[in-house]
Amino acid sequence: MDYSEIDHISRTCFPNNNLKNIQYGTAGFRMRAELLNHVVYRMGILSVLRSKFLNGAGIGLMITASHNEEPDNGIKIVDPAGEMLESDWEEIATMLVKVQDTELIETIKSIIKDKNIDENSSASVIIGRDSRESSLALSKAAIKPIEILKATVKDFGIITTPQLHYLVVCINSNGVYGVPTIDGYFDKLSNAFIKSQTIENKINNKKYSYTNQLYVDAANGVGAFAAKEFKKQLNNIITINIFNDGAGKLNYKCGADYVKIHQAPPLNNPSKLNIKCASIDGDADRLVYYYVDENNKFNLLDGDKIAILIVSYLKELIEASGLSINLGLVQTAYANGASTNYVTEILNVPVAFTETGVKHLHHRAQQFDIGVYFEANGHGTVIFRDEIIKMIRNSTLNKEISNQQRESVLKLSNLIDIINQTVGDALSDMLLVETILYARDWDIVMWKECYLDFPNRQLKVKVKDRNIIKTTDAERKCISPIGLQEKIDEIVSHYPKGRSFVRASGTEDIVRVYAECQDPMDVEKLAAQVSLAVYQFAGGVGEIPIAI
Ligand code: NG1
Ligand code: ZN
Repeated sequence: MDYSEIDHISRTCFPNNNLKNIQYGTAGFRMRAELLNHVVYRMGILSVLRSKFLNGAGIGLMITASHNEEPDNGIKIVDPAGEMLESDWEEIATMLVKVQDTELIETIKSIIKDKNIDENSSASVIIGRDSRESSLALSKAAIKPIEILKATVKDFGIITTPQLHYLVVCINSNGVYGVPTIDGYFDKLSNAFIKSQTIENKINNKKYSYTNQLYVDAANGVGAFAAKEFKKQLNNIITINIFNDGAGKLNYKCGADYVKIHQAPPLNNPSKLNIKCASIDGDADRLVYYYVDENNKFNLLDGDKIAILIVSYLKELIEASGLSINLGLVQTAYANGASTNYVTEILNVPVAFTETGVKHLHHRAQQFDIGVYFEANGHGTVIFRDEIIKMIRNSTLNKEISNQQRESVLKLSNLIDIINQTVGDALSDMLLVETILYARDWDIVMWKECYLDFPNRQLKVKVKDRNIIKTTDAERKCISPIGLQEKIDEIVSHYPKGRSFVRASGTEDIVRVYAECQDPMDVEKLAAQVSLAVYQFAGGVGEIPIAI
């Protein structure tokens, strides 16, 4: 491997800027774009090492800062099966971006030695970037060392994060998962969606009715490109009206994160009442739905509502198919308590909890035959075990089963193709939601009324060092600083159906506070009291607390 060139370019073009507290977090590295040059250069190197470590398997690199504001950017590594980078390599990533320029080559050599990497193995990296102005230069900086190290680079340019995950999986499965091109991605999802219109028998429930009109807030991000392509391909079936389509400022008062946190419509929202709207985030891996009703009230259908719609439909199909399939849902502590109650008590489907971050949810979901996982913020998907996919596909050919069973397995089989199993994908999830609403002939109000969310609120608290906050029990209990959990318990005990927890963010230098309770009038107070406790126990700085 040509270390002298790597060293020379590192020192002359991408010197370490010695950032304190830099860490490979929930979504890789994320910060102001101008600080990222040496980080992306070194991640280019690391992706080659990771690929060689895995005998030449394709590794993904995505340049994006998702829902963050335009001046930010970020980079994350995607493992060959489309999963997030393995945890012990996250530590290596942090170490590699921290070492001094003079130690870079020695560090690379020690990683090779420690991990027993065959330097002569081939290596391949698949790279994509979002639509930020800074993304092109950063992707070039990441590609530079990959070329010096003579690894193969497949640069797909401006794509959504889930498209990158799809491409990584397709390339590593030699096309078994799908055709490894962007056209292949659109064709796979669009064809399955078109097919769903013929195999789902829309039931007329007389009271509500499905409408194929959908307004999509694309956060002025890369998702706008993808949404426009689906609009073109699916024009005869669904009318997708895109706004915040790239002309405005990225993620500015729009997008899934804004809508979820502020519980308010985005900028440029159509003024019509009771119409079905969806918001995706800046890199199109999160989706929420919403509508404004006749009383001008904003109604949010977030990741929990999407998960419940999917779980209930899958359960119905599995039961009708007669197949023995174990279905489960994975949530985090941010899931609204009412959604968890609905799934466990009404649907009788097991719910597992993990820490925040899709890699945790994804791994837990793999333990079910069919695992649905969603973060409340709208990031999630469904994963099917390979044997279960085979079983479903085989059943569609089985002549012995009843018509009702065949219908259900055909539907299940087609749903598998609509879903981007490799990671949460806002547009694939949107097609899935539309398929289910169509099959049930539901409008958005009917969906919303499945269960009523408990009023909830999220706040951010700035503290000296957020790492003082340590949690256990899927982040639902705080074990450090001492006394904080007892204080939270005491505060919560005054609120009927109250629940609150705190954790350090993995993507921002703050502590997040979540609160929910029965009475909407109380929830702000509960969140503020817990925030104050965090401020007092964990060394708060600045104003107390910051409402977001
Ligand atoms: P942090 O900042 O660690 O809370 C946020 C989201 C995660 C995940 C990551 C990556 C919340 C509460 N947290 O993480 O779910 O999406 O960003 O984008 O929404
Ligand atoms: Zn995102």
